Amino acid sequence: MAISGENLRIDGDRLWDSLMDMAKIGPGVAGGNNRQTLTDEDAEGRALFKSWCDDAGLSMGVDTMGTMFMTREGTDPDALPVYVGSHLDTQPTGGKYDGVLGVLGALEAVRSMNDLGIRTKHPIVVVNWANEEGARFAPAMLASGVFAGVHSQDYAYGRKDLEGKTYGAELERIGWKGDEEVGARKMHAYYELHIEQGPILEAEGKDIGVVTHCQGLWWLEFTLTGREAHTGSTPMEMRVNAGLAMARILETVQEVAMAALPGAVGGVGQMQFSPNSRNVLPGTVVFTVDIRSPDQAKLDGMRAEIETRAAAICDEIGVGCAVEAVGHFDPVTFDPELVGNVRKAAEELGYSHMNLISGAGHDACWAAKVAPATMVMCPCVKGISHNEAEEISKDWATAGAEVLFRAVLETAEI
Ligand code: HGY
Ligand code: MN
Ligand code: MN
Ligand code: MN
Repeated sequence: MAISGENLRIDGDRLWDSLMDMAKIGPGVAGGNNRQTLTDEDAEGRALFKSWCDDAGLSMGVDTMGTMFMTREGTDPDALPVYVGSHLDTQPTGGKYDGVLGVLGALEAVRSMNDLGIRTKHPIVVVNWANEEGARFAPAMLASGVFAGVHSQDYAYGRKDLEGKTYGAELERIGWKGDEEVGARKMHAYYELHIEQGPILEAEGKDIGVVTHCQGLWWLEFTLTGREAHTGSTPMEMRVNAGLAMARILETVQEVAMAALPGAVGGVGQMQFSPNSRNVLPGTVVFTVDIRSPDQAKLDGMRAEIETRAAAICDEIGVGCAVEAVGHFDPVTFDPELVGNVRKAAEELGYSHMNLISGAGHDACWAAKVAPATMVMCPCVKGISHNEAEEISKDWATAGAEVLFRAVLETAEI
């Protein structure tokens, strides 16, 4: 069969069936998923993905961070591969599509190459990055960060979850510690399909986001030290209240982000009180501030202002204040040539599209440090994500995978 534009399509039903089958693994309590990294559910999802890759004739490599690389050979053994992927791990109350659409969309592109008898010059490698979410083991994009040389493997292996288990021990426990040296692989290019996780594409009635940039991020972990005391018998003027300090810092984050608009966000998602007893004022409060902006100066300026004002708040209340940057990447500009391939594919396929800056962080942000990289995005319903109610349509999934397929072929050269 001659390969021509009109038959460069993918099988949207097959993709959708794979998404629904993967969603059965690590089900949440409200229709989404809880397939956190390095859990038994993650291991089950990895095994299912591997079985599909076996069926598609891909060979597997796994690195020492547990990232899965599934290779479809090209015609030129000397040509560097085109990598295409995302992540299968989810938030504790995650959706069925965050990350998963990118991994299974990449697999669908390979399945379609098989169906169409397409041989590419460059090999294609489908990637399931380990621990993209950073929910269980901070920071996010941990394995792709080690791959890009941003984190050491020792640092990554030592990261602990809330039960004190380490990344390294859990990776061994589930049997997915590979033998490939992290980062030894060289990429010709990297593509990632992902849901937008924001409301813009749906609101604008667009099928495809041509992602030109990704906003930068700081995750600042505050440890506030107060004095444990009885919530009833301790007079107000004698309290050293770390909870009060935390509340004022949270308000400060809101104020700083609002003052930096447009193009800034800030908030707190995780907080621990110790001893976390109803009638004990907390001795320690630990919480993580997540601030982001596509503008470098704004991003770093917000961090500086929050840390300065937090120190003053703690001084005033008499609370100890320690801050650690547990996650960071600068704003990312994706590769113009690859971005052009995505735009061209959307035009050829007749999908409505618009330029987009990614609000969420992705493995593509670290891949962009070591190779030309870009992303394709599809809408999600009301922009809801990191929520079990996350939803997309089959048409959106098909459009995204189809654009990914064509853009990858453009770079991998038929
Ligand atoms: O935090 C993020 O932006 C990504 O979902 N890990
Ligand atoms: Mn994701
Ligand atoms: Mn996510
Ligand atoms: Mn920086």
